[in-house]
Amino acid sequence: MAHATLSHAQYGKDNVRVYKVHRHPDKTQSVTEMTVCTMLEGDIAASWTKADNANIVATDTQKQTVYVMAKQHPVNPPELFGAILAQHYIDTYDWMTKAHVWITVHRWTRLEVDGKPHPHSFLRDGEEKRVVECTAERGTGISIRSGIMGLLVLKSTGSQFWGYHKDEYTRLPETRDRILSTEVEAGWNWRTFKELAEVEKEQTAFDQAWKDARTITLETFAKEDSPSVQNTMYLMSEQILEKVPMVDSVEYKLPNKHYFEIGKLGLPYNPLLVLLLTSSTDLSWFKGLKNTGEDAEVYAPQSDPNGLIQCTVTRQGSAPKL
Ligand code: AZA
Repeated sequence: MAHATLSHAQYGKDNVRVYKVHRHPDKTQSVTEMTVCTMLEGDIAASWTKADNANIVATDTQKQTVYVMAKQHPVNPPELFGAILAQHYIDTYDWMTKAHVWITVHRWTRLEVDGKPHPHSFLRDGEEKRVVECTAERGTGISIRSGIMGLLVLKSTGSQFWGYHKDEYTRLPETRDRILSTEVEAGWNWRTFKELAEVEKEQTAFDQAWKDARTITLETFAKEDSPSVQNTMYLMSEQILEKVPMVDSVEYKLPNKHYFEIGKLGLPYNPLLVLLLTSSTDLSWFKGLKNTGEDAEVYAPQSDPNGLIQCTVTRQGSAPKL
């Protein structure tokens, strides 16, 4: 038998779906739906190496705890609920050193009926998610990362890409006017909270930061005549750091979802491509229709491949996260 060491282990329950209703005194109701993942770390190696489960808090127990905590505590803002849950696990099980809680919040936006907000009906207006990751670590405190995922945006002009390195492999033409579309994944890392009481004290900051980050993302995307995805995401990150003093770093991950005007690509001659071009957006084959350059109106959205641009922007003076 080879010498082996268990170098890392964690376990928990994933995809715990929870819905909570809040009934207000004025008879209106609010709802929250989320998917939770919990993971524990600590003195648990014996389960892997010696088949000894004595220190294993069953994943079912972790799941039941999610429901009980959701009943006994507010589930909003999700950062607070995640911190309550993570702290609960390390307070309750003294051999656990770290508890991770990931929360994905699904959209239920209040319906407008007859021009008024409806008291108890909601709409799933898009697949955008608000996400939170909380880790409670014994002796260190609570670290929180908040974010947005799946926010799909497109602008039909106001985006350029030129001045990039060119060599024998380059075929992409420069452009001063292109379509830009991406599915935003953004995250912001809060400075470490010493204890749960501190998270509770600062709880109004979480919703405000989410609103600010979302507005900054959407408005910068719309307003800037973007020279590149790289520059646009950097401008977004800078503004979030400026707006939210308790955030130490901001991350963006943006796919560049291409919309091709095939006539512009300068594809090499290839008989197969001739076939492809007859089904492309170069429509000259049909009675000389013009659909390239200034005349381009019909484009081919590409599923893949896509560019993928990422960055982390850290507040000066705070340690970069490793
Ligand atoms: N950044 C962009 O914004 N667009 C691109 C890139 C890039 O790095 N590469 N091709 N197109």
